[in-house]
Amino acid sequence: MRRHPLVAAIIVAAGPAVLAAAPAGAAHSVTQAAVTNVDVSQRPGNESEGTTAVNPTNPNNVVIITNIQHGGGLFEGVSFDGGVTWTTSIIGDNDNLGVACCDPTISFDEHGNLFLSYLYLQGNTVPNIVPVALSTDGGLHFNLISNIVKPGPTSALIASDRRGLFRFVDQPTITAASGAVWLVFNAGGPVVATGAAVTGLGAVGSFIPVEAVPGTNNCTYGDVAIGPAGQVMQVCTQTESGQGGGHIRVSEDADGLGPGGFGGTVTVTDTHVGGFDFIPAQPDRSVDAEPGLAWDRSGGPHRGRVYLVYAHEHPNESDDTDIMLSYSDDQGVTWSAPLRVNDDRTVTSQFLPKISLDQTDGHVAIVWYDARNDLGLGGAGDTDGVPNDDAQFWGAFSDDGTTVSSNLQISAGTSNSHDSQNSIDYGDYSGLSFFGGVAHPAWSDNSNSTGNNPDGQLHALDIYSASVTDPT
Ligand SMILES: [Ca+2]
Ligand SMILES: [Ca+2]
Ligand SMILES: [Ca+2]
Ligand SMILES: [Ca+2]
Repeated sequence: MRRHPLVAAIIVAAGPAVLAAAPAGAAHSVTQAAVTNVDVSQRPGNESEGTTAVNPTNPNNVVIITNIQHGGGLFEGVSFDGGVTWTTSIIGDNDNLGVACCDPTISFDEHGNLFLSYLYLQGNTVPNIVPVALSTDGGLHFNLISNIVKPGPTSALIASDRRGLFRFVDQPTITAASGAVWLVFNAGGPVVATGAAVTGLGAVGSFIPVEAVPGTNNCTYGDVAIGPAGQVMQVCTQTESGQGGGHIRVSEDADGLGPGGFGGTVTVTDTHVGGFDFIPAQPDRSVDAEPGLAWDRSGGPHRGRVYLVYAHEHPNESDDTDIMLSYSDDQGVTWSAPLRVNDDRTVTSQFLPKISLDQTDGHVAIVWYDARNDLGLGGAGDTDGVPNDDAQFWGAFSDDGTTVSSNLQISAGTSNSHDSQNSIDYGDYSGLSFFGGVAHPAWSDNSNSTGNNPDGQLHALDIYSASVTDPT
C-alpha cells in the first residue's frame, strides 16, 4: 500500500480446525484437508498487507509483519512452533526502527538472517528514504542496518496517501538468498535496486550504489528474485495508474552484485489490470496485477527456472480477474504460455496473488483472495446478497509450472473488505512463505471464523495464517 496505520497491545491464539467447504464449480473434485486457521493479530483496528517468512535454519520459526490502521507502526507476529502460537508486538512505533508508515516486506536467508524493509512516516508524509533492518534472532529484535536514499533530484516530502504518478518512494520488496540481500522499490518513476553481500549470520556488507532499472518508468508494485548463480530479476507492472491495463515487465541483472546493471526489460504480457483497478471485492483501494517472482535455486529437476504469477482481467473491466502462472528457463527472455491457476468456473474475481518456491524441492505454492463462492445467492461465501464483493483465501501448488493442483480453500471464513472500513480494503498484497513442504500464508480476514477478533461485529480485519501441506 502506501498509507497508514495505529497501535495497541496483543496476544496469541489458535483457532479451531475447520473442514473447508468444497469449492463451488471446481474443475475437479478435491479432497480438502483440514486447514486450521489462526488469527495471528487479534487486535483492534485493521491489519493488512501481511508479509511472511519461514526461517530455513529453523522452519518452526515463522514471522508475519503487517501494516496497521492509521499509521505509526507495524504489527509483528513471531512463532517458534510452526505457526501455532505467536508472540506479537508493535514495532516501528518511534522505537529503534523509527516510525513506520506501511508496506512491510521481509525475507529470511540461508543463514537465518531476517531482513525487513518498509516505508517511514514523518508526520503525514513519507520521506525519500527506504530503511533496511536486520534480525538475527528469528524476528524477536530488529536493528536498522541501512537507510537507502532515493536517487535523483531531492524533492519535498509527499502525502503518504497520495495516489497516482510519481510518488517518490513506494512499494519496497526485499529478498535475501545465496549470499546476498536485494531491495527494489519505486522511486517515483523508475524501479530502483540495491543489494549487499551476506556472508553469515549478522554479516552484511555495504549496499551497492542504487541503480535505476532501465525501461521501468511508471512501473511499480514490483518484486525481486535471486537466481542460483546470484543473478537478480525484477518484475513490475506498468503503468501505475488507471484501470485499463498494465504490462508486466521483467529484467535481469546478470552479474548480481557485480558492476553490471540491469538489462533492458522484457514485456511479458498485458494484464488488463491497471495500477488502480477497482473490483467489487476491493472497492475502496482497488487492485493491481501484483506480479510476483520465484526462482528455483533448489537441487530439483527445474533448478534455474523462474516463475511469474500475476492477476489478469478478461475481458477488460469485467471484474473477472484470474491468477496466471508462467515460467522462464532462459532468465526471463521467453515465457511459457500462461497457466490459469484458479480452477473455478465462475466469472468472479481472484486477486492479490503471492507465489513462494520451496527451495528444498523446487515446488511452488500460490495463494490469493478469491470471490468464487460469492454469487450473491447467500450461504457460505456471500455475506450480503451482492455478488462478487466477498472473498475467501485460496491456494494451489505446482511441481513445475506446467500443471497446478486442485485449488484449496485456506480461509475457513468469508470476508468483506469494505465492511472493515479500512479505506484500503485488504491492502495491495498478501503474504506467503513456502519451505520444507509446508506453505505459510498471511491474509487479512474479518470473518471472525476463529472467534478471536476483538472488534466483534465491527468487522475490522485481523491477520490470519495457516500451515498448508504440499499435497503434490
Ligand atoms: Ca482493467
Ligand atoms: Ca475469475
Ligand atoms: Ca456478496
Ligand atoms: Ca484487527
